[in-house]
Amino acid sequence: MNEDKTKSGLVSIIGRTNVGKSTLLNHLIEQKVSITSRKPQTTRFRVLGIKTKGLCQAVIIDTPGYHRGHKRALNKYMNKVALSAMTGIDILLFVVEALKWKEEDQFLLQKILKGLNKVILVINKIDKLKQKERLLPYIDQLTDKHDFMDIIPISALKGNNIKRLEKSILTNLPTAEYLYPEEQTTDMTEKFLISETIREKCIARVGQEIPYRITVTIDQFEEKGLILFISATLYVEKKSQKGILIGLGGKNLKSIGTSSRKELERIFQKKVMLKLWVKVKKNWTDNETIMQSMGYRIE
Ligand SMILES: Nc1nc2c(ncn2[C@@H]2O[C@H](COP(=O)(O)OP(=O)(O)O)[C@@H](O)[C@H]2O)c(=O)[nH]1
Ligand SMILES: [Mg+2]
Repeated sequence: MNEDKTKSGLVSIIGRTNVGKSTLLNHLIEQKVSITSRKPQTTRFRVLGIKTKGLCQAVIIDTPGYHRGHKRALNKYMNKVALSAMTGIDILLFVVEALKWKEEDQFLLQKILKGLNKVILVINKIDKLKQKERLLPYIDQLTDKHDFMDIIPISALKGNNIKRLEKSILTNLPTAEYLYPEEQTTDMTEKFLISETIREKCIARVGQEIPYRITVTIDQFEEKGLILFISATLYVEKKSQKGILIGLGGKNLKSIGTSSRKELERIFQKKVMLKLWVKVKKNWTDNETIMQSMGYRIE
């Protein structure tokens, strides 16, 4: 008997927007691979994190939250990415929020997860519960809705019960060879990491006003000696949005630049020279051709 048999497989995190999927992925990988924010619909792309531990490797996919009632091309794209991460998957983590069951949760459960027997129900944000005793009846209610492989209440933000979830994921993986080298933690390119870092800072700064209309492209990424030279363009849809993004006397853009630079220097452990430009691309969130040219493609 081969005692060194490894387990490995694909794990997809699905759930409606803003339940904490990206926060959970970052916690499981113990590294920030997916950007998060208080605004819904922050994740736009498929983000992959790799967790290797004790002869098990989980390849975990974070997806845009499934959402309804929005009809722009960007929303359709995001829902497509969310649903395409469902095929060929070994384990699904269905993330919901404690005590907040919504129409979209019901939709995902009934239409997407129906009949699937490899679903772990993850009840997130238990740290927010004021009356802890309400959790058990909530779990009972959900148990009746589907034949879940496991049900685990967690706090992705505080880290409560994440180890239990991790164990449940790893032990339920099929016996297989590793899909990625042991030391790899993500499959994203440096350019993608940079554009997502900058987009996160934009949402943090002007997310109240224009959360969904910003996209970032990287025009230059060059290492010269000890310095990384990066220049990026931030696209918005209207002149008024450009004004908001730049801010009075350039205040917002400056702050986005500073916080992005600091985080990039931490990630790359190098000095970073960052240049940001703001441009208007009319109606980009509703134009598939423009979106494709900006990197919104389904692989
Ligand atoms: N209190 C609390 N907030 C959380 C928790 N997990 C995520 N959040 C917050 O919920 C918001 C949405 O999180 P995010 O990971 O971007 O959600 P996603 O849209 O499902 O990927 C962010 O402000 C997170 O900080 C949690 O366990 N407890
Ligand atoms: Mg997300």
